[in-house]
Amino acid sequence: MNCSSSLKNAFLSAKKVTVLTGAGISAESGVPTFRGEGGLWRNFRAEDLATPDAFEKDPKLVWEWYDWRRQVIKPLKPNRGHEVIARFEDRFSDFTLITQNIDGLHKKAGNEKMIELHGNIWKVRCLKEGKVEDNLEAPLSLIPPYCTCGSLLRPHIVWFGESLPYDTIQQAYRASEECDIMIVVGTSAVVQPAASLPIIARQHDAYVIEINTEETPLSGIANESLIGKAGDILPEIERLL
Ligand code: BJW
Repeated sequence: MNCSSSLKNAFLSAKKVTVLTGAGISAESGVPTFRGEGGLWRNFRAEDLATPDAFEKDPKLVWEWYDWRRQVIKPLKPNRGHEVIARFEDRFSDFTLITQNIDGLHKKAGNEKMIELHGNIWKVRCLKEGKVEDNLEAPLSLIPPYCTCGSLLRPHIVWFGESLPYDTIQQAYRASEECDIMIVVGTSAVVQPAASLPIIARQHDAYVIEINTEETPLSGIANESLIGKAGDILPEIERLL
């Protein structure tokens, strides 16, 4: 990777750093991405599995898919990219991690604070009470699972057509507006509102660095678009600091 002198200078003067991650950061750990070769949406229809209508129609089918994904993710470990981002939390006094990922690998890597835009696959929500609880059981002993109140539980995940929780998206907007540097890692940058965050950062004069194995709609907007694997490029950036 050829790091430009502007990238080095941006880090030298940066006070607030925000990182936005997508499925690509976890790809090297073995978590399937959504789009592109081998992506989940190549083999499964989002409309059948990741919408409130799909859940209403067939909660068992939706839970079977999530149970399978929980079993895939459970043994996986954070990779070098996650580890660098975890060290950034200590390195920068004003650091925010925004992730679209639901796999929990940033937490496993050591990040303590993060904005999980699309929820977390290890949490369940009671349909009746709205109560959110951790649930690490994989495979699940009962599909679909039920709350102690007798109501159905759903994955605590934001599906297509659902709004992101107000506080969550507001925090993400603020971290995008206020940062000096935004590093955008492993996202196809097509799902809203997450895809608008780097644009907001640019509009507020942040230095936006994209890391991806291929070009995305963000590549022409970012100050630097670094093509390669997150697990290779993030350690190189860390070495510069
Ligand atoms: C690597 C790598 C390596 C690989 N290193 N890189 C306008 C028009 C039409 C629809 C909409 C619209 N505006 C909003 C919408 C609706 C919709 C939307 O954005 N749709 C678009 C697809 C068009 N948005 C919503 O519904 C959101 N809610 C909302 O907007 O509410 C208000 C509203 C509703 C309806 C209409 C209008 C407004 C909610 C979005 C929830 C997204 N949920 C999902 C699924 C969760 C289920 C689950 O996981 O079980 O979240 S979708 C899926 O995509 C998942 C991801 O978080 C999200 C983003 O994907 P991501 O992370 O970018 O992954 P990939 O696979 O796409 O990309 C991976 C990238 O990594 C690639 O670029 C690779 O090259 C790269 N890579 N290896 C570096 N080693």
